[in-house]
Amino acid sequence: MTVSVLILNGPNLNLLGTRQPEVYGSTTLADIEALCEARAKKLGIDIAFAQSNHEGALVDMLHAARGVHDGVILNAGAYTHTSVALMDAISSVMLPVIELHLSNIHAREAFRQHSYIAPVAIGQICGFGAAGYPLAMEAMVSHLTKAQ
Ligand code: CA2
Repeated sequence: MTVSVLILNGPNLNLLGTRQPEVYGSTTLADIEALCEARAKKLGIDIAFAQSNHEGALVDMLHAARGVHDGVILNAGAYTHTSVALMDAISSVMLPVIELHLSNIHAREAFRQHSYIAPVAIGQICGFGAAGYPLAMEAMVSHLTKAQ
């Protein structure tokens, strides 16, 4: 069966490419989606790409991923640093989740250096800008292939 990965993006990431290019780059979320589609083709996997500014909607999308996708790549945006609800959702769906950030959260403000996602993720990729997305896809495929 073809591997299927959900790539989920949190609050404000719909505005990528419009402001703060020095932190987040000038690539838009649509550009990143195209990058992911191209890498998915190369890897021979299916992806679904989604974004929401709402914590509950992100929880709902994680729940809905169960039995549909084999893994999740999650850039939870600012909810990374605040959301016990997302942490619990990840624990409850029992799907491998890779935490992803465009910026290196460990080199930024103290409040960004704590992640509620990290303890329930299989790994974290951060600091590589948009290139982190295809990197995370490679990592997920490698994890899923090893697991079988
Ligand atoms: O580096 C990342 O990917 C972040 O998840 C991005 C979040 C931030 O809260 C996290 O600490 C790290 C913020 C995304 C905000 O995106 C913007 C897009 C355009 C203009 C301003 C912000």
